[in-house]
Amino acid sequence: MQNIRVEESRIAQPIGATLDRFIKNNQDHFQYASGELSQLLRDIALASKVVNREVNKAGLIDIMGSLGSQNMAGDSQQKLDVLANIRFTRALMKGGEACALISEEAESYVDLNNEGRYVIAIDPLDGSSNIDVNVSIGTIFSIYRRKSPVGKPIQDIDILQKGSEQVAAGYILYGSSTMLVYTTGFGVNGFTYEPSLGEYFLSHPNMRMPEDGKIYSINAGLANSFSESVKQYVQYCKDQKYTARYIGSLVADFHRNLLKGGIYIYPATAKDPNGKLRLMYECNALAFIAEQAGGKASTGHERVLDIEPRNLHERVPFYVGSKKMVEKAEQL
Ligand code: AFP
Repeated sequence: MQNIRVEESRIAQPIGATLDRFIKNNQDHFQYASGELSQLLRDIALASKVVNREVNKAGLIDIMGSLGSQNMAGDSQQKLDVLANIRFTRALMKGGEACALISEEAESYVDLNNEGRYVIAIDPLDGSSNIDVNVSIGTIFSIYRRKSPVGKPIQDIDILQKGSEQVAAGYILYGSSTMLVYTTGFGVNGFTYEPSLGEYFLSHPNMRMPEDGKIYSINAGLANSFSESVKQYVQYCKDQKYTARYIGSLVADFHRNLLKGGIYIYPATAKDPNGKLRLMYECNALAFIAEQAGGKASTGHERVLDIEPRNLHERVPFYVGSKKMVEKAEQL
């Protein structure tokens, strides 16, 4: 009897549209040939399912730990970082819609298909120092239209585009459940992965970031090397009795603040005078999502999406989250 009730209540639960159906139903919003962008999003979703499977097996098979090498950003490369990079590169290569891929794991961009119309920037697995300790990690991606003619080799103008030129961006959070959150510039929607069905279902339609919040996320261990203004803002948060939460996985910290309201800050420090985070495959995507959800993203001085990138692996100080909190941090 008990079991029947549980089953009945499960059947009564409304489940959202699958990611595929949602993408299809919403593709008319998109001003360009929409089928191609839809295919790209599907390719990314498919690769994320493979990565999710691998992440979930970490600990059982030998894919945890460091490779003993460093990536372009100077971080130690984990086996799963490299594996995730291979999965996403392969999916985008096979899909055929992308002409180039910019990745945290590769020094230069990867040429994919001259016939492709899109450039992808990706951090295949962010927060990799958290892999070995079973803490949430993520994938971050940005999608741009190429500017040079299709069919010709790609050029710098295709690669070094401002964040405001993104046509879509998103992240996958491998956490207590796996979620894919993305925007094509018409709001932000979140999908939760149902592993037994192998599908993402719409679980968080039209996500909005609270205008104000009470959570601040910053690596307090670096406090001695913060500028006076950042120290003042942290002191302000303490005076307001805000809650400090810092996971050390940007996607996870961002996602929590998106749902609950809050600010994430990676400021300039003595060691990293431009901050630690990478403009092209970390900050731009989250800045686009934050703005689409009613939040804000800034370097402390300027809008992240307005920065002209000078190179693929450029770093910027990053303040992102609830609009009022970012504005207050900027004031100081
Ligand atoms: P890793 O991928 O090297 O773990 O870096 C993660 C990250 O880019 C971002 O996800 C974190 O928020 C931030 O760095 C943490 O950096 P600190 O350890 O310096 O606070």
